[in-house]
Amino acid sequence: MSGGVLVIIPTYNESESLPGVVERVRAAVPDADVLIADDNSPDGTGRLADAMASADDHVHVLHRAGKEGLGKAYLAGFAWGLERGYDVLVEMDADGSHRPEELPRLLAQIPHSDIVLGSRWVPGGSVVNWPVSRRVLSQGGSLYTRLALGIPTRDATGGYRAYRASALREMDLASVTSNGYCFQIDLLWRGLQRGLIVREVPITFVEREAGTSKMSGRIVREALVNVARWGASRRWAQVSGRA
Ligand SMILES: Nc1nc2c(ncn2[C@@H]2O[C@H](COP(=O)(O)OP(=O)(O)O)[C@@H](O)[C@H]2O)c(=O)[nH]1
Ligand SMILES: [Mg+2]
Repeated sequence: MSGGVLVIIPTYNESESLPGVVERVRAAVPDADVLIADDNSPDGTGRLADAMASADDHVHVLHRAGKEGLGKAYLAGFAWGLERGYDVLVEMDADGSHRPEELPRLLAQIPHSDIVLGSRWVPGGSVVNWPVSRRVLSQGGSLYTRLALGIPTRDATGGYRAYRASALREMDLASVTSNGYCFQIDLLWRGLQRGLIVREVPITFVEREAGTSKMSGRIVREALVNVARWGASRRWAQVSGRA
């Protein structure tokens, strides 16, 4: 299909959650297409995705050679969608944390925005079933990012988003190397630096009920280090611009 919405769902060992999420996306936004970007999951998620794709013309699968991280899977998914002329590209987790029923509310903002962020940390947003440690990490990470980069965004690390194709084309995606939460901050920062319109829409993030999180200390460190670097080069640009 040319034009329209592509919902990209990256997967690594999500066989328990994926079918329900895809079904809910198809019900919530029947005109949208779905692209599952699977990193050769050992649990057979890729085969399951193939079965869903052969039963439904709106479902597609991108098989990748091995686990390379969320960022790489999204970049491959964006390239797939941009080549095929979709107007809007959506990021959504496979574990049910991003409720497909909320997608119409995100998409409703696209006519007025370049990037729409599903946000846990604006009024009306929330998180269900998270331990205090994850909540502190997420809110602390967004606060740190806001201060380091001087941006107003409340939820800088969330992964439930809608991008206009034109916004992604402006972002020089070929130069993106960050991968975990940092990938989300990176794309947001690129958008803001280019003057794109970013809007936050409250979402209810529901912690997964099946499968396991791929979050790691390495992912957190990547974000801390890169945000510090971007913040420093922003301040350097301000200072040298004034000199
Ligand atoms: N293709 C791919 N997907 C990944 C990878 N790491 C995480 N994901 C997917 O990214 C989404 C979010 O990951 P998750 O582990 O739930 O992170 P959390 O919600 O922060 O705990 C899920 O759909 C995962 O299956 C990866 O290396 N490759
Ligand atoms: Mg998750």
